[in-house]
Amino acid sequence: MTAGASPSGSAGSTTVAGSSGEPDITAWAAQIRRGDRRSLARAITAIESTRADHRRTAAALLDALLPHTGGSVRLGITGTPGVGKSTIIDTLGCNLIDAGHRVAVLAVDPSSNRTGGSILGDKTRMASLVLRPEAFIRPSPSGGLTGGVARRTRDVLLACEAAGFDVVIVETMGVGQAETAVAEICDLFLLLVAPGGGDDLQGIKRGVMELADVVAVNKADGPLAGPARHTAADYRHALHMVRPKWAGITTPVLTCSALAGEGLDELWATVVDMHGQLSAAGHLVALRADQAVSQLNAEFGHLLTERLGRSPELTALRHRLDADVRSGVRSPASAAAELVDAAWPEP
Ligand SMILES: Nc1nc2c(ncn2[C@@H]2O[C@H](COP(=O)(O)OP(=O)(O)O)[C@@H](O)[C@H]2O)c(=O)[nH]1
Ligand SMILES: [Mg+2]
Repeated sequence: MTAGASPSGSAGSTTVAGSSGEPDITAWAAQIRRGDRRSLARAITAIESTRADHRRTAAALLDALLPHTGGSVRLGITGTPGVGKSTIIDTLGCNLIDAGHRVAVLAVDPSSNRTGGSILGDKTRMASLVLRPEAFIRPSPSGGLTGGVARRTRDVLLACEAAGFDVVIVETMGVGQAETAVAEICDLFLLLVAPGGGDDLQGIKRGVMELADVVAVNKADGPLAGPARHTAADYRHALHMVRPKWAGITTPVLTCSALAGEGLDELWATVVDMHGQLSAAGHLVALRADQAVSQLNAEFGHLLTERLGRSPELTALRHRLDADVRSGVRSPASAAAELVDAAWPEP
């Protein structure tokens, strides 16, 4: 299968297909597994592309890479803007690289229609990590991926794993659906909170707390060190009141300072310990399997809709049904049934 020219010879090619039409998937996958960044970047371009041929290429590539995925700690970090997510990833990421890890950072922005701004902001906040050759920082795909952000990010994560990254950190940029998006991708979910806020726990929704695997109160430095300890105690107390995410596993609550670099070793040790517990209990395998099936469902729905859209008759019918549903003369259920019957008549 690995016929002909190696992609390493095609200097300067940054396109998905390379210089000569159909990409050589086997060679491309091998390049990625060797850790070639340009090949990984090309893969991500294909994964994030909206073009059908790019997506088919990306799908074939992912199939080739799949046996070499699964080897990372997939850590999601959420928390309100300004809480210190990027700062913590910068310091923690550098520490991990110093300890011999290879770290990829992906950004997820479910509210995403914005472009460059957030990316630039974040690059400057990870000023140390961007300089490390062992790190790979990938900003959130910009626009045009409505409903598909988590789906694509999961594929990007798999490509990173195949490229040898053993820690993948997913930073959420949006608020609201961010937690759900991260839950569809990551093994573990670190909730970062700021000191203070008192009884209402900073308005963090109960549901978010229930999803967290580890809670860390950041900015525990200077005058905020005391309030941070109080906030941590409040969270420990509050977590006793909510249903535990995993039976028999208590959600740890720590304090840290991303700025001073304090508490980050403990934080990482806690993450690794939690990952080990989930793995030992069989939760990790089940979680990843569920995530894969959930992506299958999303891809299936997406492809079906796209396929229907290629038929002029079905598209016309769809528009008619849309109008009927909108004006209230037709129920959504009966309109959907008519569309499906038109596409696949009952035998
Ligand atoms: N005092 C203090 N400030 C911090 C700490 N971590 C982050 N910050 C500051 O909080 C602001 C927002 O940080 P950033 O990492 O961009 O937050 P993000 O929006 O959650 O990614 C920046 O001005 C940081 O310097 C910390 O541990 N202590
Ligand atoms: Mg940030």
